[in-house]
Amino acid sequence: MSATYDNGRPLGRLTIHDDAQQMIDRAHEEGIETVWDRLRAQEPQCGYCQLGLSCRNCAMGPCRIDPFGEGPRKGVCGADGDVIVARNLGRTIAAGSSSHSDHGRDILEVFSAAAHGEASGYRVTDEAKLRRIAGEIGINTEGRSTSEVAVDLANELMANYGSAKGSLSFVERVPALRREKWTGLGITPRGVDRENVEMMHRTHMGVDNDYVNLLLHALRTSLSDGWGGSMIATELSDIMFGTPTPVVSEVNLGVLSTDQVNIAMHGHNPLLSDVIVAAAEDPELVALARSFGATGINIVGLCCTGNEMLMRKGVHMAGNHLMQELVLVTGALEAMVVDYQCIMPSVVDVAKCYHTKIISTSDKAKFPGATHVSFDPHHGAQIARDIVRMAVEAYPNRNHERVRIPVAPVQMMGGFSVEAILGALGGTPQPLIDAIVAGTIRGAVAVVGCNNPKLPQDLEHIELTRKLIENDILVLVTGCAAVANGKAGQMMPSSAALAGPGLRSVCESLGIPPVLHMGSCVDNSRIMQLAAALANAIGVDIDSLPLAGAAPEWYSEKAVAIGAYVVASGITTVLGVQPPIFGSQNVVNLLAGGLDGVVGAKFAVEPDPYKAALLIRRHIEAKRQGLGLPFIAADEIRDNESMAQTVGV
Ligand code: SF4
Ligand code: MSK
Repeated sequence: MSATYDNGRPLGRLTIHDDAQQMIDRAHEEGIETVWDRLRAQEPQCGYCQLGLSCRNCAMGPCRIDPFGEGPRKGVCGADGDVIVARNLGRTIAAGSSSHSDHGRDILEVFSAAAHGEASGYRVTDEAKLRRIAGEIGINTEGRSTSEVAVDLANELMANYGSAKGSLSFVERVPALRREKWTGLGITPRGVDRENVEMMHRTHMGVDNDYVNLLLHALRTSLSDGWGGSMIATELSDIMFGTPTPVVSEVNLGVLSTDQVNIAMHGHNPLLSDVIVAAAEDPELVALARSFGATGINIVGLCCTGNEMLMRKGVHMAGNHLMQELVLVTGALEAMVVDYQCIMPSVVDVAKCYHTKIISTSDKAKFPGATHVSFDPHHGAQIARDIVRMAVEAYPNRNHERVRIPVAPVQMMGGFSVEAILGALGGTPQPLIDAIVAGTIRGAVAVVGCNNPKLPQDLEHIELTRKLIENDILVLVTGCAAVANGKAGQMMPSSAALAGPGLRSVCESLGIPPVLHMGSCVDNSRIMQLAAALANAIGVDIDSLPLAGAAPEWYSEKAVAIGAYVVASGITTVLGVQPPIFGSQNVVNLLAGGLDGVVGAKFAVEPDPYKAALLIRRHIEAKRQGLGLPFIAADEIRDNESMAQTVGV
C-alpha cells in the first residue's frame, strides 16, 4: 500500500492500516496538509542536530561540531562533541521527565483538593488501594477516616517533588541490590523537581563538563520520573478513578458514530476525561443531542488520554499519535478536547476544514485558534458539562455528506494493572515465575512508545510484538504501542493463537491475551513495579531477570526519559529510531556498552523489527542462562523461520 503523490514522487509506505491510509488519501484529495507532508518539507533534516552536535545553550553560540574533523571540533566556550551530545541528551531527559512529573503533580493537587473535600466530581474510588499505598510509605491507616489518610498521603507525596526527603517514597519498592547500585553510583533520585532543576543547571555553559558525570545525572533525573512523577500519577489516578481490571473495548476510526455526537479526548491527563465521560451520560445533554437529531453522545479516546479511559472504563479508542489529524478528516467529529502532550498544533488547522471544535483545557497548553475552556478541578463536573454541551451544539453544523468512517472497529482488551495481573495469577507472581522457570514463557518484554512519521505507522510495533509472542515471550504494552497492537488484533484472549505453544497455553489457561495493555505513558511505572515485584519474589536484582524493553517508533522527549529509567532500573532497551547521540563515539560506547557493567543494562538501536526481535530473544536467553534456567545458546537462535519477516515494508 504505497502512495504516489506530489507529481508522481513516491512517498513510500506511510501506514499499515486501512483506516489511516484512506484518510491520508482523502486529506491529499482535499488539499489538507498532514504530518507526512510537513516531514517531507523539512527534509533533509539538519545532520548536526541528528548527531546531537549542535548547541544553542548560550549567546556565544549557536555552535556546531564537525564530526569529520575538518571544521570546528569545539564550541566557542570550548565544549567538545562529548559534552555537547551529553548535555543535549540530559536536557531531553529533563524535558521528558518534567512532562510526566508535572502531569503527576496535577493529579496530586487534585487528589489533595479532593481529600480536603474541595474538588467537585473527584473522590477516592479505590479505598483499599489508598490504604495499601499509604501503609506502604509509612502512613498510619488504623482507625482513620478516608480523608485523613488521603490528606497525609497527599502531603507525603508533595514532599517527593522538592528535596525534603532523602529519596523518593517509591524507591522502597526497588530491590535492595538495585538500590545499592544506585547508592554506589550516586543516582538514587532525591526529589522530582530537584533532579530536573539540577539537570538544567549542570547543562548551563560552564557547569558540568564531564560527559560521564552528565549522563549519570541524566539517569538520576529519569529515575525521578519512573519511580517518582510517573508512579505518583499512576497510583493516584488508580485511587481516584479506579484501578484497572480487564475490559474489552474497540479500536480504530470505526469507533466513531455516524449518528451520534462524537467527542475525541486527546492528550494524557485523566482528570478531565474522567468527568467528561460522566457528563456525556447527563440525561439533559443526551436529550439536547437528540433534539438535534443525534442518537446520543459518543466519547472516544486518542493517545494516552484515550488509554486512561480505555483502561478504566473500556471507552473506545480512535487511534494513536499519527491518527490525531486523520480522525478529523473523517468529518465526523464535533469536538476534539485536548489537555496536554503529543497534541500537534496542526489539529487546529485541520479542524478548520470541518465543523469540528478544538477545545483546549489546560492553562499550560494553549492552541491559537482553539476554544479555550480553563479547566478548574474545583468545578470539574460543571466544566465537563459545559464542554460536552459545546460539542453537542456543534452537531447541527455537521455536513453528513462529508462524513466518511472508513472501517469497522477491532476488539481489544485492556485493563492490566499490576493488581489485575496478579489477580489473574491468583494473587501472587509465583505462577508467572514458575512459567518462566519452566521455559513455557521465555521472558517478558515491554514494547512501548509512540509513532514517528519517519517509519510506516505501527509496522514496527506490530511486527516486533508478533515475533516476540511467537517466540513465547510475553509482551507488555503501553501508550501508542498498545493502540497499534490493538488495531492489529493482537490483544484479545483469542490472540493467544498467534503465540508460541508455551505462551499460548498459559494465556489460554488464564483467559488473557499474549499482549497485555498496561496503560498510558506514565503507566510504564506499572511495568517497573511488576519487574521489581518479580525480582523481589525471586530475591535477585532486576537486571538478572529475562526482561527487555523496546521503543520501536518513539518520537518524544518523554520516551527518552522512559528509556533511560528503564535501563537505569536494569532492563536493556532496544530503540527503533536513532537518538541524536551518534556525534559522540564516547557517549555511544557508554550507553550501548559501558552502562551494562554499571547498571546491568544498556541501549541498542535496531530499526529492523525482525533483527530487534532476534537481539531481544538472544538477550532473554542469556539472562535465563545467568539465572541457571534452561536456555538456548545465542548461536542457535538464528534468523530462521521463526524470526522471518511476515509483513514486508
Ligand atoms: Fe557554543 Fe558553548 Fe554556548 Fe553551547 S554553551 S552555544 S557550545 S559557546
Ligand atoms: S501518547 S508520548 S506519542 S506513546 Fe503517550 Fe503516544 Fe508517545 Fe505520546
